[in-house]
Amino acid sequence: MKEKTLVLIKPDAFEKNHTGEIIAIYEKKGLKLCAMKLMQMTKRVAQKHYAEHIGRPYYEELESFMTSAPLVAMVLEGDDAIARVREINGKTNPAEAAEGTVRRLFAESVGKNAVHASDSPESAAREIAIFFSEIEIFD
Ligand code: IDP
Repeated sequence: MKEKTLVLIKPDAFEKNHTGEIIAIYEKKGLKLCAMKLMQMTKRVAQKHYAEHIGRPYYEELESFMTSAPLVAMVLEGDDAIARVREINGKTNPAEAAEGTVRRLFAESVGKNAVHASDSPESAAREIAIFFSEIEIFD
């Protein structure tokens, strides 16, 4: 089934010039870019995007990292895109991420872990709507 998922290339990976390499990984796996922008998260957007994490011990660190510098937001489309992109990205903690995954290749820590991807159809729909308007998404 064709799905859309929200992917963020987080400030750590963007600053280290890994954007092109990461996008190439997705494209080579057959995922299609259907929206993309360079932007900096405000605290408000971070609180909306990571609403379920507010109050957790790492939240302040997460918000300050995600708002610290520009990031690349994109929507990727493909068969089973939500699960596939999460598999391509690897586990949250890069030390546990499988060989060849984006996080194993580019993440520096559990917090600064290079990429975000939606984890369910509900979160994909919710997150895409935070970052993109209808006219910015191409089928
Ligand atoms: P995910 O990004 O792999 O879906 P989540 O558990 O949903 O992982 O956590 C969201 C983000 O919060 C992570 O990608 C990471 O940047 C940050 N995070 C999660 N747990 C920790 C932690 O223990 N310390 C610091 N940051 C964390």
